[in-house]
Amino acid sequence: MKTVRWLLAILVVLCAMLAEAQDPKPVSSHVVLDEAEIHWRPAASAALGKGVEVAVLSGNPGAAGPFVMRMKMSAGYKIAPHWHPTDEHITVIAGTFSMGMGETFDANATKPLSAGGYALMPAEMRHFGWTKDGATIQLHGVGPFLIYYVNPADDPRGGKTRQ
Ligand SMILES: [Cu+2]
Repeated sequence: MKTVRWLLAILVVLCAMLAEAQDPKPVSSHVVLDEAEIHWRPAASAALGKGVEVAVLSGNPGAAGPFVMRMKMSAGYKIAPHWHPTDEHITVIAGTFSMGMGETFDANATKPLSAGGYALMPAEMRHFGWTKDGATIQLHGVGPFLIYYVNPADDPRGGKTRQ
């Protein structure tokens, strides 16, 4: 009986080790950023089109795992109907960003979100947005963060469907 218990104990430890090896915990590094320290750059991918700067605050939107990034859009910036394979969380940091749902862009069907406003676009939900006077939004979710345009002609990457 004692031997069985020992064997069971060893089995439990081995299973735990195996689970750990297969599912390594993501390693995060700490981030403490004041607004002035945020490093803005033109979007690395053409997926977002012109008139937008991005800053990655934590994680890597292009890789698996959680990320936080910001988008600074100039006045008149518009993003055509699109969707993501993952949930997209949007928090407005500055200005007003107007969002709408569906496959056809319609500025009149958008809801303006001012600083402090928030939206969750569930995976695969078709949505679009624009800003009249410019806005900064924060996006967070679990990468890889991919953008698919409803109409390939709207894709600033020239019809490719992946970022
Ligand atoms: Cu989106």
